[in-house]
Amino acid sequence: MKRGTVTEIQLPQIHDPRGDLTFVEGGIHIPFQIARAYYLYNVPVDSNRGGHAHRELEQVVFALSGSFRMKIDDGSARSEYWLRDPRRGLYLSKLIWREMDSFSQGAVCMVLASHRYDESDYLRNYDDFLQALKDKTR
Ligand code: T46
Repeated sequence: MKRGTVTEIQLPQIHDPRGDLTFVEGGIHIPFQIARAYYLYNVPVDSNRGGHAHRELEQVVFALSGSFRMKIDDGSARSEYWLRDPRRGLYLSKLIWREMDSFSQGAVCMVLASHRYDESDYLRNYDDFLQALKDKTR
């Protein structure tokens, strides 16, 4: 069974007395062509988001402000990451189940994605996710 992968991505930071600057360049920092960016904001601190995987979509998730937790499941192992540094992103390959919670007040989550929005790419049921993993090996 081919599992998905999760890796941390570190972005450059330009220090400046006027404020710090971080940049992201497609093809250099992000391991796919960026087709879409979206962001979550005005998130209530007790909100739960995610609760799905993707068939083909790859993404890199950043906490531009504040912090939140990402709970990751590749179908056999579970792990969790706290995102709280705007220089640090979390790359999620396809076929990774993710859940997000513990948002701090005012947290902003930005996501860079490999494809445009397509609801048919979502696996919103956990058993469907496990089945999709099995199907990948057939
Ligand atoms: C993910 C996590 C980190 C759109 O119309 N266009 C879009 O680009 C997106 C991302 C969503 N939507 C619509 C689909 C739903 O009607 O916005 C609504 C909320 O989407 P969803 O419930 O999937 O939101 P999250 O925060 O649970 O998940 C999102 C992404 O969908 C997902 O790919 O990995 O953020």
